[in-house]
Amino acid sequence: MAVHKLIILRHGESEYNNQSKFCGWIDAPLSAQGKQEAIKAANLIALADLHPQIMFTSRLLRLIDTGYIILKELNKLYVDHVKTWRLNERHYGLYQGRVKHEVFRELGEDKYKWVRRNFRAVPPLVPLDAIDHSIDDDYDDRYKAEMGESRRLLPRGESLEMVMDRLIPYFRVEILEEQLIVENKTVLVVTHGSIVRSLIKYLNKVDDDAISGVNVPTGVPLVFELDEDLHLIKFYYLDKEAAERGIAKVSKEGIEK
Ligand code: DG2
Repeated sequence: MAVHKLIILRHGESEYNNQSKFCGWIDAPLSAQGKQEAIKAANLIALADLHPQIMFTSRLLRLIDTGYIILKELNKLYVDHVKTWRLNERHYGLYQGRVKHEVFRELGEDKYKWVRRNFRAVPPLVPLDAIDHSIDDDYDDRYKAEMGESRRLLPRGESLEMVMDRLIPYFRVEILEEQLIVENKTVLVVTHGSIVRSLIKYLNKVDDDAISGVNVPTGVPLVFELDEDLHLIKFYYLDKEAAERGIAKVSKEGIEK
């Protein structure tokens, strides 16, 4: 039986993660710790004898940097690299740029948890007539070629359900079918917390309620093994203890203090 391997990880810690701020489509760089996490991720991939042959990232710096650090450590800067807005983080609407604990205090614990993790929760949207600096400032250079002329179609705030609507058709065709099956490649996807949650939900058939309990650590690679029919055989973190520590930290973000 052929086993196809997909390595998926959330980028290393960003400056916004470090300051516990909602980031979404804002282009925050990696923190010093995030760069170290990317080096560790590369070591784990090498130790597991995995050899990525193509890399996918979003169009945001924290992923591109994480991916390049990993490929450099693996001596594989030559592999193809596909960037797509479809792997961009969930757009966090008007919460983008805000300190999580302040939003927590404003909303209270139940609503705060609901906004972060409920499958259908939509954050307050950036109004259509307002400038969304996280997108509008560099739309022409960064997004127009892939997303088209009409900025009105841009996300102004998304639920996880909305993220999956724009992500899964692309993921299924361009990554699973084209790269894993047709090209038979080991694929590295460097992406964001909400995108990893969406991919776990899709591949492991997690239901809408249970996905709210899933959190994703920064910088720890997850390996998905799939058969010829793209059925999931198993998935596992390459460093279970680091993953558990990271998951506990993410689930408490904004709540303690
Ligand atoms: C985080 C996720 O995304 O935040 O947008 O702030 O993966 O790009 O750091 P990432 C953000 P939470 O949903 O975990 O609050």
